[in-house]
Amino acid sequence: MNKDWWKKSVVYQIYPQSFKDSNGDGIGDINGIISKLPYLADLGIDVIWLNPIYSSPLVDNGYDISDYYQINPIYGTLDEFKELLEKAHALGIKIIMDLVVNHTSDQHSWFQDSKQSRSGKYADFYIWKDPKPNGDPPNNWGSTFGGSAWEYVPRRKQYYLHLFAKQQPDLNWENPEVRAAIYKMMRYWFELGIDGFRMDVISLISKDQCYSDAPANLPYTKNYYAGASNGPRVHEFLHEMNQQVLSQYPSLTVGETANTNSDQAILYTDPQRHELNMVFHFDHMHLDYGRFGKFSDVRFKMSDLRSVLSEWQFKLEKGWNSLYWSNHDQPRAVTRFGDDQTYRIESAKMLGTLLHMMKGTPYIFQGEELGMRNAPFKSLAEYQDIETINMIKTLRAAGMNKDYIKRVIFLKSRDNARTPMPWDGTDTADFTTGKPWLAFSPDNPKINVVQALADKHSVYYHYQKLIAIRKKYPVVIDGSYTLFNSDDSAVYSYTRTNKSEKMIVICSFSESNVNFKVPDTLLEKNSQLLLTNYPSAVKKLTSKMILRPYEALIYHQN
Ligand code: TEU
Ligand code: CA
Repeated sequence: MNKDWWKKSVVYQIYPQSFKDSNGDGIGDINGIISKLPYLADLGIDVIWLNPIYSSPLVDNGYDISDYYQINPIYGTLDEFKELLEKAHALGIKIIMDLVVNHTSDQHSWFQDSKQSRSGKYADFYIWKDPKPNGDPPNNWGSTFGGSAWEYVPRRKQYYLHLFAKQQPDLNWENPEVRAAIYKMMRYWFELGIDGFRMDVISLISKDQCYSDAPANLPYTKNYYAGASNGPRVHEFLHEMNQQVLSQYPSLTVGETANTNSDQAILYTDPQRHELNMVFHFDHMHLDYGRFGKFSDVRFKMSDLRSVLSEWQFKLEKGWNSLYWSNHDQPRAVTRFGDDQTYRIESAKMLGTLLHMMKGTPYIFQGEELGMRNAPFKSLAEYQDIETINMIKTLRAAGMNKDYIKRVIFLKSRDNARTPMPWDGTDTADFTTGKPWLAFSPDNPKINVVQALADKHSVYYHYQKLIAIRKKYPVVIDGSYTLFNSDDSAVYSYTRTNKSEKMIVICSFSESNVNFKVPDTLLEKNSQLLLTNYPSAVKKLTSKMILRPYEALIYHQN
């Protein structure tokens, strides 16, 4: 197998509890995924990334793992998981799992033991610190989901660190026994046949051992970045993991790297450093942040988006990019970056086009291929996500009015992405025969898989074509990236060029017609239209074009 197979792959992210329920309990499961493999094979994807399916009390939907070796019974059994691997592999689809090793659940036996005393076998598996002389936590770090990042345990007379919920204690990576236990667990899953890992908040595993206070001007829920992101030993740890585990399996590894810029990303992904294949950065996710971070109603600016994505395209010459618009932590892409009303279909296709023709490995989050938009829940009580629930409290405490709270939760809640997959337009969406664990999107009757498959102009078929283009034209994998008309305020346009071919990608972010002038240098050769997001478009590139709302065009030259 080609060592760099992941460069040619398209990854499809499955949020297991919301993909397909096979037994009527309202929760998606492994058998459900197995039943939908043919759907994914038709779409053309190469790899499935599964969010965590391990044993978990589900305080943070599985990102709180209580046993790394067990499948959570709500999803099925280990045998069913093996069957999923076999059937996916038979269709040429690989499977990567989530690796959540910055923290465990507080129900994990390691933590249950660790909190008992300062001297047991697991005493140093977590990060324990004495209180300040006045009893306060060791420093001023806040946790991602609100409140202090430290929780006091009277029995040990110490605080433990949790960068996320207090039920998610951080592991102590300084302890070589912790690292050995993690590597052993990783080998277990590789031996079972998985094809790689998406590594949860991997940029946070190495903490600056001073544990000093974060500067007061940083946002409280993320101020721990100061001493915990891209910490002193993070590259040493990942290199060690690579030597001890990853180098022995031809795998895809993608690190989720909060607070990591493009220079730091090179350190993670430069193949000569033997750490990871690629990382998920957040720079484009931050373009619409405001006073409460993600929970703001600021709208992104296309010119900022173009600068940020281009910076990563240029910088990661040595490493490799991962390309995404959305995932289980983010709102729906078409609502956030497109127009989810008048031009939902056109703008969803445009966003797909812009991203999939870039250099890197594209990730599709389930439902994105249908152009799903944010789910307008009727009341705040319908939200289930721990981040959303805590954020509602924070916003109320900060005195924000009801309308503002509703607006930003609707715009940014993680539950927007987590509503069950609409397989058809009926009341149960063919997702379950029971009651879904999280409310369906009210859009299901009109945005669903049956509808998409029946309409040859659907977003689904556009994604299928994008994937096919990536497979057919090597320039999508290896071509260099260059912007043209880079000061246009409405149109994002770039080329990909290798020795023998050129791709020209033109994407409008405007809801009106716009004039667009193509530079002469791009008109010297004949070009052929490869893809449009309208039923038809001009077959050849011309010097003066009028782009329709959210129009996206791909031309090819050789
Ligand atoms: O997310 C890490 C991360 O950066 C989040 O804090 C992110 O900022 C937040 O979800 C944005 O709203 C990962 C997982 O993807 C997420 O689902 C988990 O809750 C988190 O780690 C803890 O494991
Ligand atoms: Ca089920």
